[in-house]
Amino acid sequence: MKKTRFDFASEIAWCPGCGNFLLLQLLKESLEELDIKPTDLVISSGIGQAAKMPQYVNTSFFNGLHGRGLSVASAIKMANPNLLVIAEGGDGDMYGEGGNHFIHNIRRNPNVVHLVHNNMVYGLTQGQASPTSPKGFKTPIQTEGVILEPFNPLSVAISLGAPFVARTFVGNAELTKSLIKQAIQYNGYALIDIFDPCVSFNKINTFAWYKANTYVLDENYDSSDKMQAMAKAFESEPFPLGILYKREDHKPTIEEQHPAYADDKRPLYERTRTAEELAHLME
Ligand SMILES: Cc1ncc(C[n+]2csc(CCOP(=O)(O)OP(=O)(O)O)c2C)c(N)n1
Ligand code: SF4
Ligand SMILES: [Mg+2]
Repeated sequence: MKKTRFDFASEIAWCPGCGNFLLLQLLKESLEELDIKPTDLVISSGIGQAAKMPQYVNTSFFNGLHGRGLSVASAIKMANPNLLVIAEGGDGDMYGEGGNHFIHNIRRNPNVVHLVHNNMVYGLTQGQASPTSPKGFKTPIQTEGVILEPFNPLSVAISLGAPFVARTFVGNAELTKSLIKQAIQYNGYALIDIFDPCVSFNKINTFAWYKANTYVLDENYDSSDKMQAMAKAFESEPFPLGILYKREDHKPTIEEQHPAYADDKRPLYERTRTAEELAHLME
């Protein structure tokens, strides 16, 4: 295992064999290879096994309410656009409890990287169905099997105007690292839905299952074609991996468009308010 400046000596509370270990290592290697300094990065997350990840990275992080990791990430980026900001968490956290935040932050287009560990289950709370659990998936709560169609994060993101939408499988280390690095270098909201098995509570969508039910988009695939990307987002079993959609022209981010930055380019956190200005705001 490669050593990185993001390594943090702490006990890790994940089950042996959990896909999160791989993703943690691949994220740290990607940051190292891009020569990111720990002091230039903030990771924001909510609640869940996946959302514990920032606690195991040597950098600044915010671990907040369930489903709010992306909103907090947007706020951090707004307050200091010079930081690299990553929001991360699980399929339940980001698409279920955080579903509304997912929708409206995509519309805002913050320059934030969004990593979603998609294990198709609520891992932390021991195996209930999540929004991405497949139809028929049996759990101690859904004893007859899930009766709903799974939530499709990629088609939702593309339809809301997300400029960078990708999917990977954590078992494909090379692709995962390449996508994380491209998302970091992209100027705008960048979603990577990451198939990342829960070995304890999802005995259907295992490493072997993801390997057998995914394929990598070939180099002739045109990721700038939005309608084609939408069609790809609806493919399943096998699911396409890679960048499904990437807008080639620049879509202005919320930080670039916000009136707070129109005449004053200083990050918000550096600005001070006089007592008179505050009194005026209070009025
Ligand atoms: C408001 C609220 N609802 C429910 C919970 C219970 N809860 C904690 S984590 C979790 C689901 C986590 O699932 P996911 O985001 O997929 O993460 P994983 O553990 O699978 O990585 C739930 C329902 C909570 N803590 N707070
Ligand atoms: S319960 Fe599942 S997601 Fe949580 S640590 Fe164990 S294997 Fe990973
Ligand atoms: Mg999950």
